[in-house]
Amino acid sequence: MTDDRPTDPSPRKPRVALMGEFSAGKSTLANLLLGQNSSPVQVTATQLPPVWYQLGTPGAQRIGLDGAATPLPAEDWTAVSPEDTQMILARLDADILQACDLIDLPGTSDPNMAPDFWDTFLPKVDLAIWCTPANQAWRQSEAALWEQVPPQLWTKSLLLITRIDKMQGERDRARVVARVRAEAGALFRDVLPISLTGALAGRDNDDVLETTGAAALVRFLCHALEGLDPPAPVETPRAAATVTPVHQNPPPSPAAGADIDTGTEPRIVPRRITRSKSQGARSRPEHRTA
Ligand SMILES: Nc1nc2c(ncn2[C@@H]2O[C@H](COP(=O)(O)OP(=O)(O)OP(=O)(O)O)[C@@H](O)[C@H]2O)c(=O)[nH]1
Ligand SMILES: [Mg+2]
Repeated sequence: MTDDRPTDPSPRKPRVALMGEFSAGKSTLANLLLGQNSSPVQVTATQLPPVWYQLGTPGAQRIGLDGAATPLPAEDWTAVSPEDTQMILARLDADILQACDLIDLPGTSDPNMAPDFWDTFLPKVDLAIWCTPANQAWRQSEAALWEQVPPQLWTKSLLLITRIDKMQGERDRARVVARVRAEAGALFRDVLPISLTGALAGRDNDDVLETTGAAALVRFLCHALEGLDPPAPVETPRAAATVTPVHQNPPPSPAAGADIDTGTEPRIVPRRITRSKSQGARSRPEHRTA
């Protein structure tokens, strides 16, 4: 039987998934990378479905389990139930979205997620940033889930040790980074520490961005996105039930006059950091095989 689905010749953008357990800093990271406070951040667990960020005229849609999209008031995400929602599709005008889509995911042990969610979702992802809080970094439950992900993600993805500011002194920080590198380094392209809240508070200051780890994160992302295989052309699905939001609603062209970068270098806030990408993130070609 032939497959007569039309194919959109334009390649889709790479998809970067922000993963980790509850309160690991995924939404704080999303907001840092987006350069705006879009993802809800709270001390207790957030009850939200995945939030998929794409470049476009600002606006959000709730995508139901059947693939149907309904408009969502910008500030009303807290009312969205993960039980009957596939995801929130949020369009924003953010520099990083010129280079990739960002997906802010629920905690990996969220009981609201369908049992097969990770199995069906992860093959759609090109690169993951796994957030693990420094004070309890790389728990067994995290390792167990990461070992189940498609192995091609291991060599591309980043393990980000968040809340590094909670460690007392340089020695404790170095110790936790060394331990996590030893335990998980072979399953990631790199392991980096960061203070997300510190970076957010000082995002306009180069020194703060270096010392908090945000600059290294941006360098990693530039290199990782550059090294990805070109994504496959977008396949137009046949039935609404099989629609993922990125297919159903291709992002509108950037607004006329927008400063479009056609190269591969993403301009992540603050833009000037990405220009120093030649300093490079360390690459870890070795990885464990399945
Ligand atoms: N001190 C410190 N606090 C952080 C850091 N990253 C995140 N937090 C705090 O941790 C709490 C949870 O952050 P979120 O970004 O909401 O975490 P999340 O992973 O999105 O949480 P869920 O969506 O509920 O799974 C918030 O109070 C953040 O301010 C960090 O690097 N340092
Ligand atoms: Mg969150």
